[in-house]
Amino acid sequence: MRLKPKSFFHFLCLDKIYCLLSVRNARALTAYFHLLDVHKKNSLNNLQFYYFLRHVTNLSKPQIMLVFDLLDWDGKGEIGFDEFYMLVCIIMAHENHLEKQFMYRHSHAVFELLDIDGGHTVAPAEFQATRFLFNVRKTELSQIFKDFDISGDEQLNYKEFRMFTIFCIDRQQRKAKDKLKREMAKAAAEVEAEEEYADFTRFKQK
Ligand SMILES: [Ca+2]
Ligand SMILES: [Ca+2]
Repeated sequence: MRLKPKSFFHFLCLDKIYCLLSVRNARALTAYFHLLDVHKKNSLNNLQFYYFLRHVTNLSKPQIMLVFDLLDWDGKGEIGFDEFYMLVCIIMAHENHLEKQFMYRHSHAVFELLDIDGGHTVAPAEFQATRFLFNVRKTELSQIFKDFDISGDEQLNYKEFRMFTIFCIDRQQRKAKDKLKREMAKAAAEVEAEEEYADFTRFKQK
């Protein structure tokens, strides 16, 4: 999933920790939503939703219609502002490489979103169909089920899914720590080299 260039959403800023918009940004989004809501129903139907997502993202028609059905969980055939807001935060998280952080922060909402049939578990097929929303690689899927399906029913219940999101954040933090360590070691080596060079020049001048 990619945000198209020159989109309004490039002007919004997603909080890196909580993966939500600021009050000011949320207000701007409300105004944007009202512009899309031409029938003044405080909701978008599938056609409005399709043209909106086609305009701002590179999602295919089947993907857009799937997202519509996922968000329209009560089957009313319309998307209200709350669902729209959540979708925009998912798009923004994807754009800022914060998908895993989003899954961790909003694990319950994400779990309900991925549980297409509403059976309170996420099956491999459900995860496969929705993985484009959170940038989960196809090759990761079987490993996720191998590692986190503790009950062995080939489905992830909420607890198992929650463990997966915690693991993702842990891995991300470890990677960030390792990167920081490498950068610090590199900076220290550079300082040392500069000092050695300064010593050498002073020695030559004597
Ligand atoms: Ca399910
Ligand atoms: Ca399970």
